Amino acid sequence: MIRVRSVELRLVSLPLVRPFRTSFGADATKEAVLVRAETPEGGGWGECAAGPAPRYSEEFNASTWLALRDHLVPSLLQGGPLEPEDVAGRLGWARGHRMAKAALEMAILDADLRARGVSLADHLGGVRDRVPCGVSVGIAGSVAELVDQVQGYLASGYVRVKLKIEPGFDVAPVIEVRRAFPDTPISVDGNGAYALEDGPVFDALDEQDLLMIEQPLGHEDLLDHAALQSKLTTPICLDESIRHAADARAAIELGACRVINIKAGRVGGLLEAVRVHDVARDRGVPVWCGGMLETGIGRAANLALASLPGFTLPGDTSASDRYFAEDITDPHRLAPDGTMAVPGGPGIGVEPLPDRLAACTVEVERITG
Ligand code: NPQ
Ligand code: MG
Repeated sequence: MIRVRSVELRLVSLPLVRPFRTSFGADATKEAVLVRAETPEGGGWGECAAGPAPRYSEEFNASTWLALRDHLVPSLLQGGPLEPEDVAGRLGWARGHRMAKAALEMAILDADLRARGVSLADHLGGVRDRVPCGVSVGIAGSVAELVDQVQGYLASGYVRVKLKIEPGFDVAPVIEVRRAFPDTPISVDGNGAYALEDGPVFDALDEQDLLMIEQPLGHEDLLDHAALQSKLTTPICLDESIRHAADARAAIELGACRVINIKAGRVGGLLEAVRVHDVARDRGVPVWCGGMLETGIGRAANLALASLPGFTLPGDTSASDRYFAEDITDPHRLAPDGTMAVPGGPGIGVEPLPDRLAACTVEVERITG
């Protein structure tokens, strides 16, 4: 049993090595809320997946801060001792706010596993100590620039590239990257920027031997994804549309996707992420671990999740240096064979470096109930 005595919220800001552009905007810095849970046996770290604005999902840093400070943390502090497996249930009275809940659950899991000397990967059911890694490539200023960036990532060892696309930057860049790298596993991610009426775009993409087309249509439309999937040879992968294991079940049964991107933050926590994995695995649907430009803290948890047996496709579990000149933990590094180590130490297996943490911190608030 864990007694959470206090929780510290911390907003951090890290410059990105290059701006990251998707169909919903460009970011030059990564801003995230970190959660530190204190217990009599020691503490644990969590990282929230939200960004500064509600573009990828409804949540944003300021909303997660308020949800945690005024509702989620107080209800845990007042509820008495608990197991990490109870966190989601204890917070179930609060609707939504899955990224905020996931960050708090991660911190409590980390505290508990550290105290017990168990790694997160072992606790979740991981089966490998290294995972093959892909990289997500933002929308570039030109096709030549994109091909150049892809070339660089492939030279570092990444085994799959995902190209961010949007209307006006899709078929032509994909054809050029495919021409330049005929044997590379390539996927694309529309982040919901397309509609069923964009049939010609999908027909053209369908001829480029892509691993998958991620979240082409609006996040609220499973039926349109099913209609599109029935017309395509390329598997559709859902990201934003999958908020929990029940969504995964519905999407698979409707034929809305043949692959699922799992992000613990998006589905309300690492333990729900395992349930999404289980739903997909039971139905023969491959999954992979998505990314939200996490610092070394969230990146460690992603690597643990990606070590589960159903994660049969390379994830967006890129190395620290894909995003940051300096991470807040020791950097997660890509080996030349395109794999990264799953942290093996207790809990998430990494800790922020005090100097780096101090340098990146924008704001701190402690909640003691
Ligand atoms: C995706 N991520 O799979 C996301 C979405 C995303 C690695 O492609 C700042 C912080 C900007 C997180 C833009 C990747 C972001 C972000 C896009 C996440 O859809
Ligand atoms: Mg995506």
